[in-house]
Amino acid sequence: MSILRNAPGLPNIPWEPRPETDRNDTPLWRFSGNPIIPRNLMARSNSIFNSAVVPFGDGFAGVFRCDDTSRRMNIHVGRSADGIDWKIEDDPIEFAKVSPDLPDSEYKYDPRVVPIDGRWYVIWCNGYRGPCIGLGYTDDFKKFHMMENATMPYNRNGVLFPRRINGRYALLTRPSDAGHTPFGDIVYSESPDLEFWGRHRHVMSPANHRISAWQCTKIGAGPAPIETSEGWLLFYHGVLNSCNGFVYAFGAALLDLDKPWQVIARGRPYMISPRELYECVGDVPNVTFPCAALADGDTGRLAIYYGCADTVTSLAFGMADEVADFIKRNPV
Ligand code: BMA
Repeated sequence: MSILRNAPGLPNIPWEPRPETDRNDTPLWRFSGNPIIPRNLMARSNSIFNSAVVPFGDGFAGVFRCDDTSRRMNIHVGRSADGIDWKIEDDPIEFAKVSPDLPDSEYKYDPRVVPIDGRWYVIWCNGYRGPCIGLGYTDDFKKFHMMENATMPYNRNGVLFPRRINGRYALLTRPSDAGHTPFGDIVYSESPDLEFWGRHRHVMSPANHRISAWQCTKIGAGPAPIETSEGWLLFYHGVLNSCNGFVYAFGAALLDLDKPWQVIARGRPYMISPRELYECVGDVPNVTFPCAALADGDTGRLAIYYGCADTVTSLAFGMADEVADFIKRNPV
């Protein structure tokens, strides 16, 4: 029995036990085959990184952030039998607009894919006179439909909850600016129809730099929150502004199940921070950026997909109960 709620069994979740040599006090460990997706998987890819994966059919499907060799940012469909070995389509996703009035998208990046009521919603950072939160859906990972933007500019890191809360769709975002934002809080909004959003609530600010410096500059939601008996388990990235630029690490918090803007506990130490060569060296050095987590409801196993150095994609593993316990034992 795991602490996961509303999570079906996923016996084929990518998995590798924690290496015995790993003595770090963190509940997550890296896959020995990292990075799982090289930057040049496709003929015209410069980099494939902050990307989202879900169980689909007998295997897995995903939406991948690919910057091409013209350094255009876009999102592509991928498929995999085992969640590790991926085939990604050469061309970006073509969305059909649900209404002809919808503005064009100038670029797309950092997708998350969230199943709600049997439909897969794709949410990403959308270019519309600056970054805002784009939203769409697919029923088959072949045809994609673009809906109204969930926010106006400037905003990033939009993440839907995987079910309605108190009857409404629920969203986390990180209001920002037009550049490489030097600030950022996570906020909550809700909607009756996935189009009109309101009842905005503040969730978390960056932490005090003397207490938890890896998350002292800005924070943003990572994968869709995972429902557990201890609250919504939210992995999120945090940024340290070092003398050599931003460093992106990630950790986790537990949010109240009915009022997710109320933080039950928030971890002080990071769980993954740039350390391996593929995390420290790339187009943007020192970035670990999670956008998806698979969960096996039977065992509590978690497999987290994270972008590394804005260049490649990797996997980390953990047990949901150990992650929740770690947060509670090491609060901010
Ligand atoms: C953020 C986003 C991410 C990126 C990160 C580090 O602002 O643009 O896509 O991984 O910066 O460059």
